[in-house]
Amino acid sequence: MRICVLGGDGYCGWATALYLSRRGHRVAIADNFLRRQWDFELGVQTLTPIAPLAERLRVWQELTGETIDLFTGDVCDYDFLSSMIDAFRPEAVVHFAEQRAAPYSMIDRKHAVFTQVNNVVGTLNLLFAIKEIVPDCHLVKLGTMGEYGTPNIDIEEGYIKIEHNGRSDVLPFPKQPGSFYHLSKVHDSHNIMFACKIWKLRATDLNQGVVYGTVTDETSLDETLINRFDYDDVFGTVLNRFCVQAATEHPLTVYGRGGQTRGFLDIRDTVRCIELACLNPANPGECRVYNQFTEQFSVMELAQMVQAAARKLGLNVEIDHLPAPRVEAEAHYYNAKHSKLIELGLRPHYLSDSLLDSLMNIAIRYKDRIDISLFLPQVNWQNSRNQRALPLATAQRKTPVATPGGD
Ligand code: NAD
Ligand code: USQ
Repeated sequence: MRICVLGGDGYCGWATALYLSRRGHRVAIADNFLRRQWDFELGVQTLTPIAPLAERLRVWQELTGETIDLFTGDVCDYDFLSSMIDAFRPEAVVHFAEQRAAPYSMIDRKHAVFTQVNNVVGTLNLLFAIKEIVPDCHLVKLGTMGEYGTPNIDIEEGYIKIEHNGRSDVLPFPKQPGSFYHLSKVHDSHNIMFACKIWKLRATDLNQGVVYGTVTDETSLDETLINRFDYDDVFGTVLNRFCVQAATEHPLTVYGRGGQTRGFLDIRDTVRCIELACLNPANPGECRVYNQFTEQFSVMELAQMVQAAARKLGLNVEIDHLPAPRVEAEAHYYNAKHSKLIELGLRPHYLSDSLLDSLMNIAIRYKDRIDISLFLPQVNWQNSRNQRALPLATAQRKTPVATPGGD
């Protein structure tokens, strides 16, 4: 298939682009490198030393003979996006190109506005570009399990049958997101659903859980292909953070009681889920929703697993309960369905099998690059003026949209 990966320089996008390329698909990447600028803005860097994208692509071609096309630009710039779609003529577009950190969106007003404009405008542009240029193209959009929040009922895959006053209907599952970032995904979902209804577009909204790990068969072919591994307080996800903390024998930073339960998946399952969605497209007019995760854990369960794995490596690690920086339920019911991707053929990797190889060993290998000042959370949900980022413009845009650094 001809597949366009928007956000292909990022964590999920890079692994996905290589996986699809190796499976024989014709792949194009679009990215504007905003993610690398956010690292500068926050004064952080990925644990793993990532190469510039052009170098990554050159090495990939040398090793495999496969070419991945590169389009450098902003999906919020419609001229760029539409000319790229017109030039590449994809059968599927995988859309990863958003600001994805909940804490980043909660720094202050500018970061909240930036996150929602970047994410919502980018997706809206893409819906128009598909409608106008390649109306049969399948949109595979990355949503998040966090759109649902933590309701006291089972979470369905996108839709729920409701009986009300003697009548019944199948409706979008209620959304209770927990950050301005997660809210941006809810706004996207509504726009996608509406576009499918009015223009008969095909879309799959993948409500993905928290992704962990950095190693895939493709990224491990050469050091230049290595993927990001974020562990800082803003972009670092919980399991990556715990493993890096364990590598330095720093107490694990459980926020509050640690009963927060989320869906998780290995990056190797992310890439397979994307391919499965592309190979089995939605019908015209259909907006499918799949819950993309393989196991669920509470934060405390993760901390205990990392503590035990660290002990096997001779590392002595304590578990700390920090005052919760976020506003979220710290103990709650959680049971989310996730069978549709399994039915399409996903064979999950399990955390108990990969914790040491895929996570702890990487954390130890790059231990010299760990900055322990990034372990404690610095963005508090109840403070609307967190002093976390440098006051610099993080996006140079042709289109007049807000950026964190300037109105
Ligand atoms: P990432 O930040 O590593 O990658 C995103 C990429 O998109 C970056 O390379 C960035 O430069 C690019 N980008 C952002 N805005 C852009 C724009 N306007 N124009 C062009 N490029 C732009 O993020 P990730 O972890 O790879 O996540 C990818 C997607 O998956 C996001 O939409 C995220 O919400 C979703 N997701 C991620 C996780 C996770 O645990 N990482 C979990 C669930 C869902
Ligand atoms: N947490 C800790 N200690 C830490 C870091 C996090 O206890 O040091 C807790 C958080 O409070 C939260 C949970 O761990 O309860 C998960 O936090 P996270 O930072 O790992 O993940 P989250 O903010 O939810 O965001 C990540 C991705 C985002 C994606 C989301 C999927 O950054 O792009 O949408 O996971 S989901 O969680 O299903 O919404």
